[in-house]
Amino acid sequence: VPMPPRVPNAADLRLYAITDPALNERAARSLIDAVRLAIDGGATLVQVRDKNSPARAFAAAAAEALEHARARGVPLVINDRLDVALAIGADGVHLGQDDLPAAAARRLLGPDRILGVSVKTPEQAARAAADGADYVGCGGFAPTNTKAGNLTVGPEGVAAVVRARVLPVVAIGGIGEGNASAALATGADGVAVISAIFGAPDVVRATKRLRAVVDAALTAR
Ligand code: TZP
Ligand code: MG
Repeated sequence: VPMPPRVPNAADLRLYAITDPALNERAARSLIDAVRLAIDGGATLVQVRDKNSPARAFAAAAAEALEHARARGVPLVINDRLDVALAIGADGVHLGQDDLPAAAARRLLGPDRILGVSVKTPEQAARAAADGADYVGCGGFAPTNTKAGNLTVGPEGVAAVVRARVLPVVAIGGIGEGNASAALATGADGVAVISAIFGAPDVVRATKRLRAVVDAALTAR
């Protein structure tokens, strides 16, 4: 008997904050402090991204952040490391095209946790949907120094993925207060942000301002 269609895990993708170890270190703050500030400012989802820390330290810090995010009712997902996500009981995982295949991740995660996949094309988005992803991240929307060498697909690239209408889309890359409306004008469901949040001198204030721009843009359409 075929499985009934899966109801996608409906995460609020409007303002998706992604943590960055270098920016946290520069501001002399811990991961949990960064997550606390972003949530205070109105981030609707948090991704813990750390490409370099050993799994033990990453898992310990992420578990602490998860406990706080859960108490605040904000989902927290882990970048790249499905093992860490499963070990700490995170709300989900976000994977790139070179990480574990999304289909394998979905099998290991079960149906109820959030699975996000980074894509640059409608074809990759269709694949992610078939593999059981809940949303796709698409970028770079604009040039950024945060991810060296990342190809900028631009507003047109994001709009193409939105038009494929296969999954909710979060625009990413070089997004801040000045261009968040433009990012949402592609039809994206939300914006994912690193430096405009965690590189800001006042993270709560920067997040609040971004959230206001995002809410206004989404209400207007
Ligand atoms: N993936 C595509 S662009 C990017 C990632 C992780 C970096 C986004 O960082 P910023 O600082 O918001 O441009
Ligand atoms: Mg990755």
